[in-house]
Amino acid sequence: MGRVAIMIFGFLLYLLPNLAMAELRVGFYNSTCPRAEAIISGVVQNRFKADRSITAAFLRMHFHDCFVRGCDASILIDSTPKKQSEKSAGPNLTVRGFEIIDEAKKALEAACPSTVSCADIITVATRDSVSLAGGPTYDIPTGRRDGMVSTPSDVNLPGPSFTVPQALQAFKSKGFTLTEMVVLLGGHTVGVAHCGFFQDRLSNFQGTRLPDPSMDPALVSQLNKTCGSGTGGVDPTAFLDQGTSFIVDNQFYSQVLKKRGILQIDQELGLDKSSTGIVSRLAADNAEFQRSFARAMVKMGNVQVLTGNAGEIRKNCRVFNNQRQ
Ligand code: HEM
Ligand SMILES: *[C@@H]1O[C@H](CO)[C@@H](O)[C@H](O)[C@H]1NC(C)=O
Ligand SMILES: *[C@@H]1O[C@H](CO)[C@@H](O)[C@H](O)[C@H]1NC(C)=O
Ligand SMILES: CC(=O)N[C@H]1CO[C@H](CO)[C@@H](O)[C@@H]1O
Repeated sequence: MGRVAIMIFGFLLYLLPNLAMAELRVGFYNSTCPRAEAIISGVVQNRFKADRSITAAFLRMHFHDCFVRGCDASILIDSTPKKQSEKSAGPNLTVRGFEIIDEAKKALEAACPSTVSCADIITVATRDSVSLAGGPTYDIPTGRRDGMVSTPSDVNLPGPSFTVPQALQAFKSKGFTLTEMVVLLGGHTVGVAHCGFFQDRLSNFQGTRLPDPSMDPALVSQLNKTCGSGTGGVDPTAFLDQGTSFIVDNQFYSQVLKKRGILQIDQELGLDKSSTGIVSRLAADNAEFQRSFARAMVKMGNVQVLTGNAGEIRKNCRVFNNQRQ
């Protein structure tokens, strides 16, 4: 090697650790806040004991966070009288679990002030809640930083009546394959949907004055009853997975094969010729679903993250550090 080559090589070696510092890593807080993940896990475990539905809350929060400006906790910012945040955008509507993030943040600020990002709290809490609900247990890289922007007009999420190609466009733009999208929609193995998101399928599907022919008629009449029961402006809900509604497993796909998907997009996964084979494969093999779901969740947690010196570490997850209220 010539002297110049050696110098260039040396310079690259010198750069390497600095570049690597801007990456997410498993155990990012090992030295700066060794108990960070244990503190989050403790809060999540306590809450889960009282309310198993928090798994669904976190899965949806994490998805909405990562698909709008990347996983940067922009979804946690409260609107103020002067400035609206993502929370005031339509699809936010029913995202929940914010107070659990607050509880974890408070404990983390007491243990290691200004060290653990709100974006990492969402990610780790989601990972822990998935495992508590019977899903996979996996390592998740950390080191995300919190974003400085949260705007309703950035919220451009796929809708419940999307076709598979339409949804795929949204997922492709974030770097996901069709298979990964089908696996991630397996998140609908837990949680609920409000009738307003699927009522069109029950009586006047696409202007036909008939229910959606791709829904099991027994489910149509059951949901019709559920949804007719709303009073005083309350929109009732139905479980997205009519089989094992609180367990993270592949039952969601079996339900889809039985024409018992709740959202149109869920049922479309079973109908579209591009995705039906993937649905069948996942329905037949829970171990494969668990492995693929863990991998896809890690990947979702990497979407457009801020690292290194970008963004900030919020002290209060609902407020930018520099925001005067
Ligand atoms: C094409 C993509 C997607 C669409 C159109 C979609 C749409 C929806 C809709 C309309 C609801 C009902 C909300 C409500 O009534 O409160 C919902 C709930 C939910 N979604 Fe998705 N979703 C998508 C992808 C995902 C992904 C990727 C995940 C996570 C990996 C996810 C996790 C959840 C969970 C867990 C719930 C239940 C929330 C609760 O019980 O509070 N969704 N989704
Ligand atoms: C943190 O510790 C864990 C467990 O010892 C290890 O697997 C991981 O690589 C460590 N991460 C960093 C960034 O030091
Ligand atoms: C749905 O419920 C309404 C009453 O709330 C009833 O008139 C209608 O026939 C039901 N439709 C189906 C498809 O079950
Ligand atoms: C949690 C939260 O802030 N939800 C808001 C979602 O958006 C609607 C309006 O579109 C607000 O009314 C909710 O308060």
